[in-house]
Amino acid sequence: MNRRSLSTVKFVAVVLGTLAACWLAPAALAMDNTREDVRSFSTEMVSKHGFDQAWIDTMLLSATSQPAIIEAMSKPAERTKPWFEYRARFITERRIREGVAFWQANREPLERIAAERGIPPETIVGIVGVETFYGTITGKYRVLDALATLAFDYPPRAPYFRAELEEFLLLAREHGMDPLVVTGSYAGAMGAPQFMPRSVRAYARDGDGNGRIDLWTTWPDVFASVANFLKFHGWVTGEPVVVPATLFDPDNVILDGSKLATQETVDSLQHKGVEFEALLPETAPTMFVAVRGPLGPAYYVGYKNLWVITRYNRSALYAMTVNELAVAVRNALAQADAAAATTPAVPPVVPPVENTTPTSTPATTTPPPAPSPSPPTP
Ligand SMILES: [Ca+2]
Repeated sequence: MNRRSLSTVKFVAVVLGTLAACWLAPAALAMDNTREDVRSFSTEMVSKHGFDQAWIDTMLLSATSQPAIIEAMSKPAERTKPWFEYRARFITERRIREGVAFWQANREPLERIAAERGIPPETIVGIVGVETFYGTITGKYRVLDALATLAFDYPPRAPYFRAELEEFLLLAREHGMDPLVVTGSYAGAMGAPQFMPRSVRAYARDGDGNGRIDLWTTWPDVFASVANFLKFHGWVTGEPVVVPATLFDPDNVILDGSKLATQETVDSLQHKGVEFEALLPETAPTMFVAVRGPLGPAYYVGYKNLWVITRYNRSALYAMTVNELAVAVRNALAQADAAAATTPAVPPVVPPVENTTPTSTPATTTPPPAPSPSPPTP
């Protein structure tokens, strides 16, 4: 076969291969970088940040636009499910039990870092428990695909995700990461704490002092980053998060229970007929929350710290679930600690005198606390 016919065969094979791939997986389409919006993004990355044009173009051409990502983005559980159904997904015996095991396995760095930054350790555990089941489910999408899909093919949030794509490319350059291999959620959130690229650059911290930030497998880095995020957004050390409430006149609800803002105070809510345990002074800021329980509406009063958790994910349901899991894990751990304290210690087995030669059994290697489906941040 001459060279020309060989290349024709290759061409036909590539075309057929591409057609087959399209037939089998119609969901993913290579990003078209002749599009005006894609080209304008690429040009801006070069002029604004000095990226190499060819490198940026290669990255964008490697990105695939995936309808599954848009579909997932269009119906997140915290926006479409009522409170009682959303909550039930996360507040389970298994998630509480594994939260206790996770806390016990990481007790020293968790409690030390939490204390240093004035954040309750249980709130950090609650966040990684809800976000990724303590680092075990960190997302299977390529972050590049997620962000490019949402930046260019999801108009409702395009400006936000375009900015996140920009942050992701900067993050990759700063940390020597390959943007083609980093994986995360359908929204491009990464690692055990599911930080968006902008949050990684702004709030992630090196918790173990090795000079690098790894949000996938280095728990001290994850704890320091989550604590830093909450601290930056105004967490008030020692203050409560949320309390249940009832209405003096349930047939006359005059408050908007869907706003994520501490626009009320303890005093103003009490004057509007909301009955709850006032754990802070009259002037303390509060947020009235109305949600759908299994038997009808349910009401809560959030303090400043509930609002701070909504900065992590803009949903009162999310923040209340994080807090409920946090409290449940803390209480279960306290029970486990109490049980351990009252259990008599097993007396050590004294080996016979003639058998004092050390055994050759190697020390057990503790497996890392969380398997990483994604490469660690270098
Ligand atoms: Ca580190």
